[in-house]
Amino acid sequence: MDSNNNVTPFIQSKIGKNLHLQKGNPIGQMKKMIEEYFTQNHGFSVYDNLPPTVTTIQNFDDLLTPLDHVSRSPSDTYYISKTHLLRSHMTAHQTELIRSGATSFLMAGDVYRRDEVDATHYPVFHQIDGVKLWDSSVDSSVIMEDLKKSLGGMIQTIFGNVEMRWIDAYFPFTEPSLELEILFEGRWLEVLGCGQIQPAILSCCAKEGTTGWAFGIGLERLAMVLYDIPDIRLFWSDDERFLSQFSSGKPVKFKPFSKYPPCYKDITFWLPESGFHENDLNSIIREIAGDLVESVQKIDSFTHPKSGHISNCFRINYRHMSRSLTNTEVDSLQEQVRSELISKLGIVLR
Ligand code: FA5
Ligand code: MG
Repeated sequence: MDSNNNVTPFIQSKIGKNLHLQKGNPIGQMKKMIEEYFTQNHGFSVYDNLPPTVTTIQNFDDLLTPLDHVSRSPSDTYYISKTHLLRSHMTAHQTELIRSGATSFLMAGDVYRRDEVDATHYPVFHQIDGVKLWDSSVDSSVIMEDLKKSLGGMIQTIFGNVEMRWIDAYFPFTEPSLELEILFEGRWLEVLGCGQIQPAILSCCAKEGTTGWAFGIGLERLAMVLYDIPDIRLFWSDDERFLSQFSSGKPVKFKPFSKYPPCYKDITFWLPESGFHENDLNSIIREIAGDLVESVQKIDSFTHPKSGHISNCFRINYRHMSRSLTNTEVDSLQEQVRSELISKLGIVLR
């Protein structure tokens, strides 16, 4: 196997599932609603079958991502080889589609990221990106207004009245850039990023005198808000108690089935001198526990006053979605986690 390959079996098993193409899955329904809004009102075309393996050129270089940007690092991205990776965003297909002549289009698909472990983050999720090209004589403020109006209109069409706010943001590929947040369960949840496409991107793939806007939406995040789904792992469930609730295709509110008791275990250790990245710890735990891990949270960090060594404490919360976990099961998971963190990351337990 290529030494740059950091795609784990758990991740590999998700490739080709294409939740965005499944009618009975809320991700498929979310995608369909967004698609309907943009195709019916705004004449967009749709690409929803683009293969998830792309090149570093597509995912990063073509989008002006600096060479030292953290998203390029193997701690954040799943590489297949030095030059090929599982796309970390749907924007990876933007330039090839513009080059092929598309001028207003959507791209929907599965994306892959090494990231936090909690109720709103999952290493595989789905995005729908949109692009609309304009004549570059049009003023930037007009383009940004149109972008906000289109996305705000989409949210209102699908959600009715929901509290939202625009935040200034940064992406290497847009300027200006914005993020949209929606109030969900009492806190602001980031659901999309967008902005005006950088001229240096368009000068390589579009005809002269072109500008445009682009956006990228997290489908899981929106579906969580629309259906009141409390945990991102549920989208992958084949539990009938989950899927049957969405079979009508209508935006129903999810009725939670009984939650089984959680069980947390703390692990405290000295960080290795060779360096330590939380996403490595997250992905080792994800690999061992699969969907039995609900969250991984750093709860303490401490630097030894004399040696300067750093100690971290992480709390791992285990919970099965459809039954109680036994103590023996949790102990055995935790034992595997401890031994793999030692052997793979070189941590020293305290
Ligand atoms: C992007 O991926 C940009 N490509 C979006 C974009 C496109 C900006 C075009 C400008 C122009 P970001 O990394 O913020 O941006 O992710 C976009 C959305 O994906 C987030 O707002 C969030 O809704 C969702 N998201 C990000 N990480 C996760 C995750 N681990 N699990 C679930 N959803 C996620
Ligand atoms: Mg973001």
